[in-house]
Amino acid sequence: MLKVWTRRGVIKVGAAGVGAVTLGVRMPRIAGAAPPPLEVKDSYVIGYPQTDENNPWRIAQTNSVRDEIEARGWTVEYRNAQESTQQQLADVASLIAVGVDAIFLPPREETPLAQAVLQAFEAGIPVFCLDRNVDQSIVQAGNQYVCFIGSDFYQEGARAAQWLASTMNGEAQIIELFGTTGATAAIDRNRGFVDYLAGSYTPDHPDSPTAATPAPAPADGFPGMEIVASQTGEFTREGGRQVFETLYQANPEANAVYAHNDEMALGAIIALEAQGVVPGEDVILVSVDGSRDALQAIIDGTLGATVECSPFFGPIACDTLEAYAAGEEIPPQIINEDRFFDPSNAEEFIDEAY
Ligand code: GYE
Repeated sequence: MLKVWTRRGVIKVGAAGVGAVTLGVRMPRIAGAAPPPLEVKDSYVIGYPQTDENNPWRIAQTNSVRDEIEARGWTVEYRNAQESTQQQLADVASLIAVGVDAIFLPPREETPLAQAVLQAFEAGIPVFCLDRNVDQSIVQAGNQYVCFIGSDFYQEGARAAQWLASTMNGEAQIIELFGTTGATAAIDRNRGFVDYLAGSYTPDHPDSPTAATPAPAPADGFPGMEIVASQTGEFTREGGRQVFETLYQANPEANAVYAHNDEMALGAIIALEAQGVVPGEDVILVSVDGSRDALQAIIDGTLGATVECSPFFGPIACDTLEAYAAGEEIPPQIINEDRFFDPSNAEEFIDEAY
């Protein structure tokens, strides 16, 4: 039985359930390694070392996790690394020292934080990776930590590429605003997008846990869709604005933007408007997340579309922890089911956005 978060709440689906799969193939198991056990208790102390609080997605995630923990009468040991990987490493170390029962970890960067997972493993504290993952060549879900819970970033990139290729009729000069360097969300959003345009995205691609949509691109891809510049805007609005301004100056022929999150797309929209260029007409933008401001921008016509990436992790994280304590088998990857927002449905969903 897999547990899958959907917008309808927590549901249980079998192996054929939409939006969730168990991956045995890409998760080699080290003989004998198993995540530390967790006792069944009435109340747990959960370590929650957050990456930052600088965008609506993060704040929505923090609120969802904190509210759910508190609603169950458990305790949260919260830390805010303020966009510093070093600080997040120190925060995990301090949670280990405090002796929390378990850690809900959104790893800022996948390789450095794999070491933190290893330290928690050695200290006997089970870790659940939320929203981003850690480097699987160092630690593996189901071995040193319990599982990854989050979205299929590779598929998100492919869905953004599909929308853009079809909206631009296969011809575009694209500026890509990258997320945080070294973050799973940025690495796979780039790969899914690039692979889709190159024609190498397939529904059974090994980088994608689900790959149910979109349909494969034509075999030769979209040769007219060219990424002319790509740089990190650190997943922030101001970062996106500044980086876009520089890249657009150097590439004035650009007529499309792929931003790894909504905040950076909104930053690019500010930069375009400041130059008298009309976003949504002269330059077409697509991004990922589905925040309230992004849906408003779709309604206003400045943002073209956004691939949903749900930040509401509280219920699924706490349910998975309880299932783990009760001895249930936990799949190494629990994948959120995400929607797609464009002018056809932004109005309908804006009231439930964050
Ligand atoms: O898209 C972004 C945030 O890791 C999925 O991080 C997350 C991403 C999300 O800063 O807005």
